[in-house]
Amino acid sequence: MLSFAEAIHDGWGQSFRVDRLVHYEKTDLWELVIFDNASFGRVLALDGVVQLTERDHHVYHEMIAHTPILAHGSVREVLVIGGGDGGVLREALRHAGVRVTLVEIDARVIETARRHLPFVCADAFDHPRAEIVVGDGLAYVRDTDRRFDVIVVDSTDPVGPAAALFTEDFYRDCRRCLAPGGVLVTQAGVPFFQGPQIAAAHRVFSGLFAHAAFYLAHVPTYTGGPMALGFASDTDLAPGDLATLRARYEAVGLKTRYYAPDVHVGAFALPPEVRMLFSASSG
Ligand code: AG3
Repeated sequence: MLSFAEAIHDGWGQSFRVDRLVHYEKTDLWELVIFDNASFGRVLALDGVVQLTERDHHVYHEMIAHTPILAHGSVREVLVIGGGDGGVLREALRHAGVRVTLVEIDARVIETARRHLPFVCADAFDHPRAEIVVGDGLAYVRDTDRRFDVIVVDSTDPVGPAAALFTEDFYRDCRRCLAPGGVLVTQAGVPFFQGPQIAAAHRVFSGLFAHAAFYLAHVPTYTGGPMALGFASDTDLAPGDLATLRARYEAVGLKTRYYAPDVHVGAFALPPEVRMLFSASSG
């Protein structure tokens, strides 16, 4: 029986039974694997790390897209760095009038998602308000003259191709590309296993932005407890006002399975052991 053992955290990991191998490919950047599993449905992994599953991707995609957009309140332009599966793109496009530019470094991720992960991207790549750029997100935020209300960094973990997306230079360029009142949101890792990485991100955000926050979302296949999402801005938008968020959520008419205005506000409440990562890093 074929199984997939995730190799991400030192000395411990999860494994899946591969009920059907759907796709295997070495792209220029990654080993890209898609398989079906009885408990999680279809699973996408890059370089041995689970990126999403059919059962729980909505938790991550709803929380990383709707939280900054509703916190901001009048978003017109969203930039997604990475996110070649189309999940963030699709959620962001649910907001009427919002234009989304997605910069994915590996065209094969987009092509494979279109073919094998329609439950994630649906027809988002062909949406009239979507602009797809195949290229390096690092170079994009360094060179573009465009300004965005929300930037979402939907990356893999900081090993291999995505390592540069966790650096101070990159975050500084992101800040330059934000319109006044804009928000940067990042995939920051699981505090239980990736504390030092989150502490480092907090240190950099605090140096660059007036406000640095993190919020939590529980994605079962990102093992080790809730995942932290970084939330940095020059306007104080976290945790946000519940009545305002409710009104915005109703106005958009969103239907979500994990995101809700009260979950949004509550997600910014951090256990002391997570908050402690920041006092250690600001010193
Ligand atoms: N990218 C984030 C995957 C993070 C996995 N890391 C982990 N378990 N620590 C998800 C891409 C979905 N669009």
